[in-house]
Amino acid sequence: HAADAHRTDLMTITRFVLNEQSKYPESRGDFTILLSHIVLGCKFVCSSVNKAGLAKLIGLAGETNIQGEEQKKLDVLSNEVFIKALVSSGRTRILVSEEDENAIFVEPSKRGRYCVVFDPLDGSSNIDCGVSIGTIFGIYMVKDDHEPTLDDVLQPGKQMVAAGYCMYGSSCTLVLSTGNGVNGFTLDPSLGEFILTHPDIKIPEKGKIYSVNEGNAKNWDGPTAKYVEKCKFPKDGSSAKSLRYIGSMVADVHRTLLYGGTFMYPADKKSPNGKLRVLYEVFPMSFLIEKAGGQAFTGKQRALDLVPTKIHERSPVFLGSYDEIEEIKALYAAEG
Ligand code: AHM
Ligand code: MG
Repeated sequence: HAADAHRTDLMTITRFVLNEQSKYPESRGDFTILLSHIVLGCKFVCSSVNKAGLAKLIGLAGETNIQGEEQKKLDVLSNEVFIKALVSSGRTRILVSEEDENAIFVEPSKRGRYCVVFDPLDGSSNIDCGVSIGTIFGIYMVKDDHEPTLDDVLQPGKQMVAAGYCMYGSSCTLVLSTGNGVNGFTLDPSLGEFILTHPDIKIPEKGKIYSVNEGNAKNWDGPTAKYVEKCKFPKDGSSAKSLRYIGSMVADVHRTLLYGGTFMYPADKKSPNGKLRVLYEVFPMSFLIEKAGGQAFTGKQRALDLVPTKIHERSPVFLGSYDEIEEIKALYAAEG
């Protein structure tokens, strides 16, 4: 019986990635090991996020605990957990975290072939009101055994070998692409395993939703203003779009991936490069959106073609349904 098989033959994320990697004869299982350490970090953060509200109520967060130590803030704690998990995997060479000003070069005895760029807890201003937050990560592979330098991570996003995010929401969902397709896994808390729940995600070609911080509208450039105007007052007889903006990139991108539409963090007069960081926000999300059949654009070029010059560089980004991003590209092209 098919339904029974489904319930007893669990496709965990580890099994899924092992299957995928076995298609490459040169695969040594390193990626699977790296990923299982990332998954461990996600499970830890998920459990901490779930406890955060309670800890606050009973007077823990930001205060001193019984041992007299100050409680670490959730973003600092998440960062430490990911760094320790990644280094101890023995598969990483350079780590770039949103929380650390400098890149971390893994000591020679623990080095591997992968560089991981990540935002351990994105949208942390949303923690105290219980809104979804997430972890975002991108993975590069270094091909030879040279001494690592920053250039190993200052690579265009199209060179990533994998990217993903984990959303800590009403359920804990990990979305991953290792280059072919995008798959979503949901944490089964009773098993402590991520189970394949969203196989082969494809973003709808068109969308009825736009997502942007409209509070910045007075500082937008022409094409952004025109696109949003068109979403609200379409002149071609189509119906107006809905606005959804959570202010948590992982949640806004997750909805865009599943329902279609656009997510934008454009440039504006106050922030000419937008707000989002190229390496660990714009690239991984653009990678996933493209692998799901959508597009990601900076206002000037394909987002994944950007060559970052600094690890914490920012870029404007427009990502989402294929046809919607085509429209935005046309508006920028018309601008000249
Ligand atoms: P953070 O890394 O400081 O949490 O900021 C990133 C977040 C994104 O999750 C979100 O898309 C964006 O900031 C929202 O910014 P704004 O409040 O300006 O709309
Ligand atoms: Mg962030």
